[in-house]
This record gives sequence, structure tokens and C-alpha cells, in this order.
Amino acid sequence: MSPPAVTVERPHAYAPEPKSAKTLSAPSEAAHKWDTFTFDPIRESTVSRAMTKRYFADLDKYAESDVVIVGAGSCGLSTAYVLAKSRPDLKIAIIEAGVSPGGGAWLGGQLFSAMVMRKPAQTFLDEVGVPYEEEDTYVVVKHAALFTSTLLSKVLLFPNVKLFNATAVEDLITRVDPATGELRVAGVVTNWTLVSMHHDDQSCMDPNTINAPVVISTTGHDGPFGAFSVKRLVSMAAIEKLGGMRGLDMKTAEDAIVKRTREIVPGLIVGGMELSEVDGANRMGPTFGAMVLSGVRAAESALQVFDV
Ligand code: 48N
Repeated sequence: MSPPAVTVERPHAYAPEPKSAKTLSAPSEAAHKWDTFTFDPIRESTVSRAMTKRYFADLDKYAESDVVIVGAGSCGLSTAYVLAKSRPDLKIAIIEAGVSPGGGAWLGGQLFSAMVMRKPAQTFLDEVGVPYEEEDTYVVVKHAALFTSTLLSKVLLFPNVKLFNATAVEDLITRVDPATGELRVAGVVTNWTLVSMHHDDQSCMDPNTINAPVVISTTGHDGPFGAFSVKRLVSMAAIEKLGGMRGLDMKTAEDAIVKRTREIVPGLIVGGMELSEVDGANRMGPTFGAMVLSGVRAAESALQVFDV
């Protein structure tokens, strides 16, 4: 039996006097099919096993990674894209503290959606397939989320990349060379982000670990864990102090970040805005070309380790 025809009354206050109250015809065949629609059967434990089996298989696989990238912002994701595409044989783990990766690249600046990148950063947009409007010395992506979602989807499609989001790096694994006393970073210490944020009020929540010969830290300059790795290097006296990010100077900041992307201590490469905290570089504000090209540079530095 088909349901009765539905009469839709327009709200007279906001619409011109309707010529006649719109009456939906009796449901069509298409509407009727929903009456008999149903999903295939499933048991709750099947869903749980489908998730946990895969997650723990990934934890096992990436417990020994070739590269760990800390922070899935615009720099970290750009790094991951170049690395994963260049070396499909490398196991790349991305650790992102937030539930949603992307860092500060979901908006172009403050609350504005368009994203600016100064040339020649558009070459990376061409590589990833992000459309843009071209101006004389810069390009504009119509929505920052278009850049970030496109890059993120491409990174996640690589079979040699695993993103562990809602997971924080809360320490670094280190080794000291007995002969030279030189400290080397050899992996990361991880925990659920919420756990990492509550060690002060709930003790004895031990972490997990990932061993890797190369760690690339792109943890940005703000947020609860901003500039995490370089601050940790100072607190363990592996580097003397941080230069501290300087005031906004778009022209000098972007060149400096790209030129200075490098290995800070053996085994730890730093890129993106985390670097501005190390060297006392200026900040650049709402322009993202340096983030993607710093990511390219960080990936190239890591590739040198594996290209021997
Ligand atoms: O977007 P961010 O913060 O960092 P970058 O360097 O990729 O991009 C910076 C860029 O968004 C700007 O700040 C722009 C250019 N503005 C500059 C300016 O002058 O104001 O991404 C860092 C990501 C975030 O998603 C964090 O959640 C994550 O890193 N993160 C961590 N993830 C895991 N473990 C940690 N310890 C950690 N710390 C930060």
C-alpha cells in the first residue's frame, strides 16, 4: 500500500503567496524502493574485528619503519608525498596528534578560505593535481581545504604510507655513539594524544615506540605540541637553545624556511614552521609555498640517507 500523498505548505511569512499549495505526487517507484531497502546483515563484533585486526597489523608492520614523519600539516604531508612516490620500497609512518590531519592548512589565513602560494610553489600543486588561479608572482587555490584534502588523499593512497592520527609523539628514541658521544635520533615514542596531554594528572601511562633510522619533524609552531622535537632536543641538551620564531616578514621567512630545512641532529630532519623556532626565522603568515617546498626539501634530505 503506497503512503498517502504529502501536502507541503510554504511558510507564507517568507515566500510569495504560493499559486497553489505544492502537493507531492504519490511516491514514485524510486521512493517505493526505500520502503523495502535493507543493508546486508552484520554482527557488532565483526565490525570491531575488522577495525582492530587491521590497526594492530599496521602497528606491527610499522613498529620498524624506514621514516617517521611527525606532524601531518602541509609540510609533513608534502614530505610524505615526495618520499612515498620516490621510494615505494620505504615504510613511512606519519604520526599526527590531531584526529584530523592537515594542521593549519584548512584555511588560507584567519578565517579566509583561499590559499596563497608564491611561485614557484605552483609546481607542487601541478604535481599533486590541485587547480589554482594564476596571478603574476603567486597563485591562489580557491579553498585551502581543496589543497589539503587532495594532498591528503594522494598520500593515504600510497601503499607504503600509514597515518596514525590522534596519536602524539611524546618523546624521541635516542642512541649515543660510544666512540664519539654523538647523539642520534633512532625513532619516536608515541601515545594516544589525550594520554600525552594528561601525564600531569594521571601518572604511569606508558607509551608505545616506533624504531626508524630517519625521523622528519614538521610539528609547526603552535598548538599543544608545537615545535615538539626541537624543544625536546633542548630539554635533553642535544642542542643548546632555540632561536625562537621572529615577527612576520613574508619575503624573508619563506626563503629562509626552505633554505634551512635540514638534519638538525643525526637522524632528525626538521622542516616547516617548526624550523622557525630553531633558527629564529621570521614567520611568513598566510602563505604556504614554503611549507610544501620545505617538505620537498626534507624528503630529498631523507632520500640521501637511503640512496647510498
Ligand atoms: O600546519 P602545522 O602547524 O605545521 P606546518 O609546518 O606543516 O605548516 C605551518 C603552517 O600551517 C603555518 O603555520 C602557516 C604557514 N603560518 C605561518 C605563520 O607565520 O603563522 O602542522 C603541524 C602538525 C599539526 O597537525 C599538529 O597536530 C602536529 O603537527 N603535531 C604533532 N603530531 C604528533 N606528535 C607531536 N608531538 C606533534 N606536534 C605537532
